[in-house]
Amino acid sequence: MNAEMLKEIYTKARQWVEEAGHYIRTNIDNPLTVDTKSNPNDLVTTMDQDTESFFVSKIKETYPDHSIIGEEGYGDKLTTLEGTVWIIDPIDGTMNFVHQKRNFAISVGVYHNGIGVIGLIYDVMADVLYHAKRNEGAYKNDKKLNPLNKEVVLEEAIVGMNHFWLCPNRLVEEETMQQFVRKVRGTRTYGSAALEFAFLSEGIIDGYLTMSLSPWDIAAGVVIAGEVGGTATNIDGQPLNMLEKNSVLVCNSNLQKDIIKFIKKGRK
Ligand code: 2AM
Ligand code: CA
Repeated sequence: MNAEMLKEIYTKARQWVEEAGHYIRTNIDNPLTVDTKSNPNDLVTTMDQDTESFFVSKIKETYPDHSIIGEEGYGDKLTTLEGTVWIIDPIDGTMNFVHQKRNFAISVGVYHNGIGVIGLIYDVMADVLYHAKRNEGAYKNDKKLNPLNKEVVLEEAIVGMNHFWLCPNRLVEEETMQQFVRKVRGTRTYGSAALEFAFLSEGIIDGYLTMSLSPWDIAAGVVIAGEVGGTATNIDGQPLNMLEKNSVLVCNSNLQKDIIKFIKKGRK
């Protein structure tokens, strides 16, 4: 994809993200229809569905040859990342959206032949946009984010995590995870994978580790974190697959080695 095309798609994507965010923010106090998906805590609202549908119609109208992967199923069923693919989470952190009316994000990643070229994460209620174009750096609104080049040791690291390490098919022995939590300086659970990627990119947490995320939770974050020198892999250090669920570890590269080594002890 040439620079001109990249800029055009970025400009459109940003415009749609801001438009959708403005709509959600101004309607935040309206009554919500909340439903559940895979389990009683996996929530979805008509706002998630309407927002995804908004993106899908804009993209299909403007770029009929592009493909879409979306959390709420309005996109395409893809088996390849060939061509230009938009990977969209209309509301990442739906539980926060429903219960807190804040701390959720719109996440839009654009991939070209499997390579992430645009990442947009919009913290809707805070009106903060994290954004990046491949090879052009990452930004928080107008401020360019600094590279993650600080040497951080585990004992001084703050790591984003969540209870998914307790999921039924535990990937890592529980005892090892408990030791990990004690080893690091602190843990945080923000409830939106996209925002955790954004905070990692901003340098306010040093890592984010979670056992199961879908492509739409991470697609934009991978681009943004990559632009500040963050490394995003699965918990074994292997590349992420944007067509499936993955375990996810994102952090700076020196910390990545230490975290992988630590959890390897309890890896099943
Ligand atoms: P969601 O709000 O779009 O569902 C919560 O820690 C983060 O994990 C959120 O980004 C949330 O996305 C995601 N998440 C919640 N349940 C999940 C599940 N069963 N599998 C994968 N990701 C999940
Ligand atoms: Ca999500």
